[in-house]
Amino acid sequence: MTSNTKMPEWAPEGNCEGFACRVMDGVEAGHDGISSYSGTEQGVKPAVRHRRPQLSAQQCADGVRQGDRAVLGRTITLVESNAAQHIEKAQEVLKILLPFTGNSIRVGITGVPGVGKSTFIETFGCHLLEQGHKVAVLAVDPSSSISGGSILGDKTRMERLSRDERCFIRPSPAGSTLGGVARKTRETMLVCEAAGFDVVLIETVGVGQSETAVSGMSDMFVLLQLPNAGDDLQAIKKGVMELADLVVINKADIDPAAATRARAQIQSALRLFGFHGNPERSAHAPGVAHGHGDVHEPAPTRWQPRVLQISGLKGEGLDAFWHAVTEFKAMQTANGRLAERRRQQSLAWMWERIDAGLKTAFRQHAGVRDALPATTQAVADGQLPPSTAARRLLDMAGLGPRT
Ligand SMILES: Nc1nc2c(ncn2[C@@H]2O[C@H](COP(=O)(O)OP(=O)(O)OP(=O)(O)O)[C@@H](O)[C@H]2O)c(=O)[nH]1
Ligand SMILES: [Mg+2]
Repeated sequence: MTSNTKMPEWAPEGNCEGFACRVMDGVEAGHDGISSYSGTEQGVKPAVRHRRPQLSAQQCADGVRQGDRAVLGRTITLVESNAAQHIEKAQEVLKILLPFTGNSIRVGITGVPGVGKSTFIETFGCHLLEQGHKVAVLAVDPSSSISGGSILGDKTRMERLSRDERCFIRPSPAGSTLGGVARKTRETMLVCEAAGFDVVLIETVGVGQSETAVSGMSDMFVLLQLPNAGDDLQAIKKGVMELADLVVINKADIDPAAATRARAQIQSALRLFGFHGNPERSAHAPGVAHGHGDVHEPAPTRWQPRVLQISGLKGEGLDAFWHAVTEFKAMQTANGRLAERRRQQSLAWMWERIDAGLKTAFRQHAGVRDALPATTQAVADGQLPPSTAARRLLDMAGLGPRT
């Protein structure tokens, strides 16, 4: 059995079974543990350890608000830490910063690997900086902690952007579960907003659940597509397309005619989803502005998903993209949907954290930990019904259903 006490602060959340890395105790005495060691004996000075002074929660918050990049980096590291004492302090910082958050437009960007997300973010980000915006770029990639892939890729693809002082780029935080990675990205986003970044771009790989997670933390969700919209690979993105507020046909420079065709095809597919897919956009969805069915809400006040054609590499179509973002924000602010979406996201986030906390508490319960190997074995061998096993373990942890 493993102990959590010697875990490094970046250890995965929750179940740490099988996580082999441990922090060793430091040597308190002099060189090689010899307590009487005096570095001056042989003319060698003992090594001096320079430890950066710890910042209080208030100091972190003040530094972030003043735009101090070093403090911003340290605060985000604090927010990303899984160590118990850091989590508490990070929550304190977030509480102080909360009134200063929410003043950005949060744009989620997804698309299959290689579609050109990072290249687009590089050119679009630079375009925004030229217009006087402050841009934060975050990534949600649960696989990056294993492969390190996106970190390397993004550093080279966003070279100009990463060198600019007005931009802040944070690669995907390490974390074993998507929930853990998403939690850190959400809280990093709030810290960036409090630091005055007015555009937050969140990139996620176009595979699996991470798209739903990013859609659940952004105001506007953008799907990047390749110009060959009929491909099988693209067809599996149907579910994601229903989440999209904007679909962008990238690499239009390669074959402009194919890009135009794809645009028309996707536009008609989106029109369909607009009324039968995403309930938020459905004509039968509960009205936000009126508090009841919004069937009679005039069409122009409701955002309809659009399709654009761009070339991230050549920087073509960036103005049209930004125009769509600002129009989206204005429209959704006026009709109350932006505020409603954020409200729903905050509540979903709270419940997601409760679920994660319950799971962690359950797995850390001593009785459960002892009983788990035999119980899982019995279920795997077909000797115990899964639901009986679950009830037994939940009862053991004091979480069983009350009757
Ligand atoms: N011709 C052309 N090539 C592009 C365009 N955008 C990106 N590329 C190229 O496509 C390749 C992949 O681009 P990335 O920006 O790394 O794609 P990505 O979606 O971030 O990829 P992952 O991070 O692996 O998911 C690179 O070689 C880019 O130079 C474009 O608009 N036109
Ligand atoms: Mg990328």
